Amino acid sequence: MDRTLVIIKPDAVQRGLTGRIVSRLEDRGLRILTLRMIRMTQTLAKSLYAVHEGKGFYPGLISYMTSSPVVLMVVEGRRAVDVVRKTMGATDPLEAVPGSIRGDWGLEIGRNLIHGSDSQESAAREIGIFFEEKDLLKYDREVERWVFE
Ligand code: IDP
Ligand code: MG
Repeated sequence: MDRTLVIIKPDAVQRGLTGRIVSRLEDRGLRILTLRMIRMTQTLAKSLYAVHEGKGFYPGLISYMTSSPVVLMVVEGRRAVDVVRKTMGATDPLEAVPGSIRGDWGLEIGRNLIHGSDSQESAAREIGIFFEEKDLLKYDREVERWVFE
């Protein structure tokens, strides 16, 4: 089972989409290991997006991510990184397929509603920015034998 970090971004929280986004991830069969609402600090946002430092959109991205509360989730499942990325849709909502989160609710790349780690290595690093291992709850769900063969 893989883990990945999901962030419901400020625009999605402000627009009242939190519950529907959580539902889509649950519907997909992913197991929520933790879920928490925070106001992201500059330090946290800069650490999350360190790879984008120096790019033209970086200052706007940091101010967007720190502008209003976000919801952090760690989810687990088989190929969770890819499952979440597909459920999110492409980075630019205009390119995201209808049925994906960004494809249904987004119109602009700078307001694209949700973050998901892009690899298992990124997931491990990003989860570590916000959580300790003890924050990630271990439990069984009977339904999983009906989701995974
Ligand atoms: P991702 O979120 O799909 O992994 P990345 O390329 O890692 O996409 O970019 C991180 C975030 O930076 C995007 O989700 C988006 O919020 C923002 N971003 C990326 N490219 C642009 C851009 O060209 N203009 C404005 N914001 C951008
Ligand atoms: Mg990314």
